Amino acid sequence: MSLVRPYGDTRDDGAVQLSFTLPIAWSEAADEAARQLVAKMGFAEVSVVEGRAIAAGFSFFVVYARTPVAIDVSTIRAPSAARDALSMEQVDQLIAQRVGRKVKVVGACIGTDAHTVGIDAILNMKGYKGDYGLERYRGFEVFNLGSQISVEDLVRFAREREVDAILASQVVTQKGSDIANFTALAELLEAEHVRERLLLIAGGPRVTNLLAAELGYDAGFGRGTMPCDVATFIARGISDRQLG
Ligand code: B12
Repeated sequence: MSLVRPYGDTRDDGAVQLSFTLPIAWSEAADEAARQLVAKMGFAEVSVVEGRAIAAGFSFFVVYARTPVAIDVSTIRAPSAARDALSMEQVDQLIAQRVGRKVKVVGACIGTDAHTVGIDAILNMKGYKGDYGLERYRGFEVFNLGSQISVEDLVRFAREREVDAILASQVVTQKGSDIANFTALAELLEAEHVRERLLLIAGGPRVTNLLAAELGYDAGFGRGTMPCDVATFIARGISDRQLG
């Protein structure tokens, strides 16, 4: 058992900071409404430290409060897909020795999502924060389809080119659109009997490896992912399949 709780001033004081918008004009009564709302959530010693109008009929609040609850971190299991990253040379060597051909990878922002910076960071030659992207590796053949790609087009492409891995990106999460699109992709691959033939990888700032597993993906990569983590996962995954 290893109980932890948030703290601000002194260990275990339970201090948290919340921020939210209410659809009401700002006034002192709006501050008080925000305070009572947070108290109703179960927090104690609630104080509104910022409250202001952000548009006609809308107010934004920052609130400090204390939570009475704690979490037993010894019970939490959330294995990362990014483990013991290999260097670019090691990845290329692994693919050359165990696969003996280039590994084909296709990436896209699916649905209506137009946020390409994340998937580009992983795939583009230039890479991210000094770590080269998959296009730079000798062992990968990379197809970057860009933004707003329908799952139908992505699956058709994957089938026609016989790719080894699909990298799907979702940055917008409004109204669960990310989950709906990831799910539609996994289901279409199943329906077309190609799911087992390839590695299916989800990515984006709100993606976790746990979430991806729940959605039937082989891995999920979230905030701050480096290209070498993804390259390592794909190279190991495809090499293991070659042996199996
Ligand atoms: C740049 C940007 C835009 C640009 C995108 C340009 C482009 N070509 O990408 C433009 C102006 C077009 C844009 C538009 C919109 N945006 Co915008 N945008 C951003 C912004 C400022 C930065 C995103 C970014 O580039 N991050 C940098 C990259 C490197 O980080 P990343 O995406 O997390 O990627 C990393 C990891 O997540 C991971 N990764 C990502 N994908 C994948 C995929 C795989 C397979 C793997 C392995 C890893 C991986 O690896 C990357 C490297 O570590 C964010 C706010 C923010 N500060 O994050 C808002 C933000 C994402 N946008 C937002 C919104 C709401 C919109 C709009 C709906 C706004 C509007 N009302 O029109 C539109 C939607 C357009 C559309 N159809 O998608 C919201 C999304 C809220 C939500 N969660 O739903 C954000 C969070 C802003 C906010 N706080 O409200 N946006």
